[in-house]
Order: sequence, then C-alpha cells, then structure tokens
Amino acid sequence: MTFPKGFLWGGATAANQFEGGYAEDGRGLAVPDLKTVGGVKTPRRFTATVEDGVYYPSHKAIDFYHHYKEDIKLFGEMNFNVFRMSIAWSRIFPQGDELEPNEAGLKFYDDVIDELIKNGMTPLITLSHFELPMGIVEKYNGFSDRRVIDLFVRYAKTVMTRYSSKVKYWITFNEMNFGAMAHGELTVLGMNPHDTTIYPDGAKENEKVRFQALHNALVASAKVVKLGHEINPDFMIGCMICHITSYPLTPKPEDVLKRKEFDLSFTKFVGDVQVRGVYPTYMATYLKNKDIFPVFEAGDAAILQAGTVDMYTFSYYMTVCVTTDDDAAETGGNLMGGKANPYLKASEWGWQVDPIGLEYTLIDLQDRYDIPLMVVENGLGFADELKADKTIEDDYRIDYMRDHIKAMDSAIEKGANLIGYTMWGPIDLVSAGTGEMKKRYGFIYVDMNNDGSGSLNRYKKKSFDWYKEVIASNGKNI
Ligand code: P53
Repeated sequence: MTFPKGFLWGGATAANQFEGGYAEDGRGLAVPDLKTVGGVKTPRRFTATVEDGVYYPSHKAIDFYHHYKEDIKLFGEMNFNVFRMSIAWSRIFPQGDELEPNEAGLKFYDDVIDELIKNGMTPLITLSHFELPMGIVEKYNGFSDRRVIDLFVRYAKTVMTRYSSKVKYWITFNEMNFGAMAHGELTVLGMNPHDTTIYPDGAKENEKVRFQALHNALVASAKVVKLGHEINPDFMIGCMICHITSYPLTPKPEDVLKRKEFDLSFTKFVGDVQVRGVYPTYMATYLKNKDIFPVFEAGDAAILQAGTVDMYTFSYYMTVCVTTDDDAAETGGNLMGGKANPYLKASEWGWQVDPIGLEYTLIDLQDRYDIPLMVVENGLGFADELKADKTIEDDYRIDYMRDHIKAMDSAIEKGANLIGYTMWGPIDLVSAGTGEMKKRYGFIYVDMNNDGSGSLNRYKKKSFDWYKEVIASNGKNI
C-alpha cells in the first residue's frame, strides 16, 4: 500500500443535508428549505414558500445542530483526521446581504470546529454547498447580478478570518460545474436552478444569462481564493467538480468525439478555469460561436489568473457512457442520466459502480493539472435496513469502498498526488438529489425516515469498524 504518511482520511457532509435547526439562532431561509422529498423517478418540488402540511427534509435533517458532540465523537472513534462540512451562508448572513454577521451563527461553527479539533480532525470547509440564502435568490436573482460577487466575498471574508487559525482546507463552491448544465437536464437530476448557486430564474432557456451567472460565480470564487491566501498563506483552497467520468459507448469515431465534447464542456470546463485561470479554448470557442461568451468586466481576467486553486478537489461516484445513438439503453433509473455500460452494475438509484474509473480519473487529472488532488465525495447510496437487534451488515458498502480505495492506491503508485479522501455521508443524511433519507451512505445509521418520523438514534453499521481499521493502518488493512 502506498498511501503517504499524513494522508487525510475522513467523511464529507453539507450543512443543509444534516444540520436541521433551519430556523434556529437567526438562520435565514435557504434554497433547500423549500425543496420537498422526491424519489428515483420523481424530482423534488421547489415551492415558493414553506407550505403547511408539506415535509421539507432540510428543516430537521438528522439534527446535527443538536447532536454534533455525539456525532463528532463517533467520527473521532473511526480515526478520522479530516472532516468536510459546509457553512450555511444564511446562518452567518440570514438574507445574504446584511452588513454585519449573525454572531449566533458564527458561534455555532466555533463550537463545531473546536469539537472537531478536540477529536483529532482538521476541518475542510465548503463555503457554498447548494444552499444559497433565499434573500439572494429573491432580491438579486442569484449570481446573475454582479453585486452578489461582493456579497459572497463579504461572507467568505467573515468566516475565513474568524476561523483562520483553525481551518486550513477550504472549498469555494460545491460542484460548480452544474452551472454549465442546461436547466432541463438539472431538473431531471432533482436539482433546482438555484442549487448550484449560480442559476438565476429566467435562465431556463437562456444560455447567455446562465453562462454570465456562472462567470460571475467563477469571479467570486477566484476573489475568495486570492483573499484567503492574504488572510492566511497556508490555506489550501480547492475547486469542487462533479467529475462525471465518461467513456464512448463504442469505438465508433462519432461516439468518441461526442464523449470528448461532453468531457470538455460539462466535466472539465469549470475546473480548467479554476486551476488555470483562463477559459479553455474549446469552451471559449463554443461560447463565442453561439454569441453567448460572458461579459468580462475590467479586472475579471486578472482576478481569474490571481485566484487559481491550490488543489483539485472533486466528487466521484460513477461513470457514464456517451453515444450519438439516442436509442441506446439509459443507466437504470439514473437521475444522473447517461447511457448504460454493459460491463458495469448499477446501484438501486442507477449509479454505475466503477472503481477502475476512479483510477483512470486520478491519472487523467494528475496529468492534466499536476497539482494535489483530493477525492472529497465517494460512496454508495443504499436502502439499508436496521435489523431487530439494531445492526446492519453493510458488506455491499465495504466492497464498494474497498474497491475504490484500491483504485486510489494504484493511481498513487502511478504518480497521482492524492492527498486525501473524504467519503460522502459518514453518517446517514438527506439525499441532495432525491431528498430521501432512505438513500443512505453512512457508517452510522440514523433512525430517521423520509417523512420525518424516527427517533434520531444513531447506530454503528458493520462498515464503521471496517473503516476505522482502514484508517488506523493508513489503507493497508482493507
Ligand atoms: P445524492 C448528482 C450526481 C453526482 C453528485 O448525491 C451529486 C449529484 C447531485 O445530487 O451531488 C453530490 O445525495 C453532492 C452532495 C450529494 C452527493 O453528491 O443525490 O455534492 O450534496 O449528497 C450524493 O445521493
């Protein structure tokens, strides 16, 4: 086994998917607070206001807000040395645009961060994880309004300054490349235009507005990277790309070409800008040819250059196939879309399990960017069932993770500068795609159901002790 000494092992979460306490201590309403529970084939609904009698899973989630001490202790018991979480912007600036922050919100994260450090973990903080304050949506129409750049910078400056001596690892926006995806495709994913923090209303069919909003968010991200380095030169700041690795369905040149264009547009474009500081040729040309290249205001090009990231941070769950043959089979019920790979099996939610694809991805990314890499999401969503004796034998999850850890090991051997791994959802939490509790990723089971019923009790699954040993042996005993 080749994992370097000091390799970061842990888990990843997002505030809106596990905190609950949505209206406590002055927190303002955020986009996910208006999203209902969906399912494999039923997209979540986004309501204009909080409707009576409707269950919104983010409101209670798994109530980490009141269980954080107990939960962090369990993560420590598994030997985590890193923990990825997001800060809910609307806890700090409830509407998103106040001049002064909400002290109670800052205090909550003081307590969480201190508890993590006490239990042996370095925090990795995402500043914006699908949880734009509703004030930003309603007053500014999201990032389509350039003023939101400075509002985001104000928020980031507040938290980066407050936690500068305790937090070294930061991510600006979660899976920012969803901003390059058309509105219709997003809906199929169970996502909302505002999830990505960058889609304004009215951009449904309007690619020009969409790419301008994405540009504004890229500028905001770069400004925050530069600012972070000024606050503390030791900060390691990353992008966060939903890396949908893809293959041509057949060796037909048409399929190979279409796959390449999917890779360059959805999968690589945003990360290219964040790592290299310039728009890549293929996408710049695409945007110019369609007359939708975003307006660069004075200083934008320079800020993109000055705010390049220190590490390429990404999620990896599955791979998809691409073909010009529209009739080819889709991956079964897959919210993510994409064509089925006859050599792979898919989860109940249609996500195709492909550990070799992770090795391929790590080799590809190292060769393309040559900066440190971190896998900040990976895991298996499964409908675990708690047995009468309160145990869960989740060997399927252990198998999934073992194979992906082996793939990382192999990639490191081939030169990948992989510095960490935070698997998704170490404790069961609300699914971003479907809003379900039933789609569970954790080593820790939470007694909470899709409809909000449940005791919220925590139970260790079989994978809990397995991962604990993986970390203790730095990846040797898997
Ligand atoms: P859920 C789609 C495809 C890949 C990753 O997803 C995605 C999505 C959007 O759902 O999102 C990331 O909960 C995201 C997390 C999310 C996780 O994947 O739908 O960063 O917030 O929970 C898993 O199973």
